[in-house]
Amino acid sequence: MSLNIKDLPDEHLFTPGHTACPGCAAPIVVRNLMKVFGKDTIVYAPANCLLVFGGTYPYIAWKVPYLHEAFENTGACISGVKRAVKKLGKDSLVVGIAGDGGTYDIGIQALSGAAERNEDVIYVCYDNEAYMNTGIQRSGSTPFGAATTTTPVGKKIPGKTQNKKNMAEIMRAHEIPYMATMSIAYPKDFLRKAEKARDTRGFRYLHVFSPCPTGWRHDPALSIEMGRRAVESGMWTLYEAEYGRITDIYKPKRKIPVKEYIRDQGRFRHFTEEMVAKLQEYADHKWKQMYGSLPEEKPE
Ligand SMILES: Cc1ncc(C[n+]2csc(CCOP(=O)(O)OP(=O)(O)O)c2C)c(N)n1
Ligand code: SF4
Repeated sequence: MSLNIKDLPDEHLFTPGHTACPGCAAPIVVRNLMKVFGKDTIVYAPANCLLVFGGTYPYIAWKVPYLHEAFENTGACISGVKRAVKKLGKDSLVVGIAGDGGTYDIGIQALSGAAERNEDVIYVCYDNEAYMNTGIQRSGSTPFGAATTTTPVGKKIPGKTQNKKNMAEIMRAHEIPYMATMSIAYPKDFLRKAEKARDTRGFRYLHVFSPCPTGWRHDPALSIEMGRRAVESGMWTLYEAEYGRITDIYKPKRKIPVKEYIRDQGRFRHFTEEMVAKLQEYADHKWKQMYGSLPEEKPE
């Protein structure tokens, strides 16, 4: 039976009082994951917003052992920690929680190696689509056209000129025991996948869409709504796979135009009709790829 929010323990293993920006999705992701993973968990966090807002002395929010080494080596660190724990005769859950910069770009080598070796760990990517804690630089995850400090809108470029890299599919291609994409806008689905990852052995990869009001320049009250619109527009897909074979895809009941997803985000404010059309083409392609056919579009 899958978990409900009301089944989660009251005790926080990632506590309130951290210093994330108002409306940040990342602490919601981490707080709920930790309630599913439980007390016998060791967490590794590379350099990212989570490390800054949750792991800075004396305001540490963790109630489980957590450590930090370097930005690029989450896959290697969690592999080593799990093997060390095993040597001590223990079976603690070992989890790495990295941002998209630490996953799509700088940590991909260590991540790919750990996945290929089928290390007995969970790797979580919370994806806020840029290097946020160092000042909103573009990453391999940043979508087409988004304004960041390294893809500023001006005479030379209209924001990022490339599409978002399909990291979830790269991880599916590793044919690991379990991988899933998630969103805090779909809590039941989120909890079920977290539980499944916890109870699976071998390498598990969880990829969570994580709205960032500061970097995306949207109203902090809209973070959950952004997560929902991303899925309904086809900009993010919720699915899971075991050993490379897709076992479940969540298909939204309606398909909204990409325009509705981007309209309240300042990072897309400069979009021309042509840019909207290009992003729509990307979302349509993804939608077709994942769901096979395009249902009728219904505006909100
Ligand atoms: C090798 C290395 N390069 C650069 C940095 C500086 N740095 C620290 S955190 C960070 C951005 C992290 O981005 P991401 O992984 O997307 O997480 P977010 O901050 O968005 O949560 C950068 C560039 C570093 N610590 N180490
Ligand atoms: S910059 Fe974005 S991801 Fe980082 S703490 Fe603020 S809202 Fe969260």
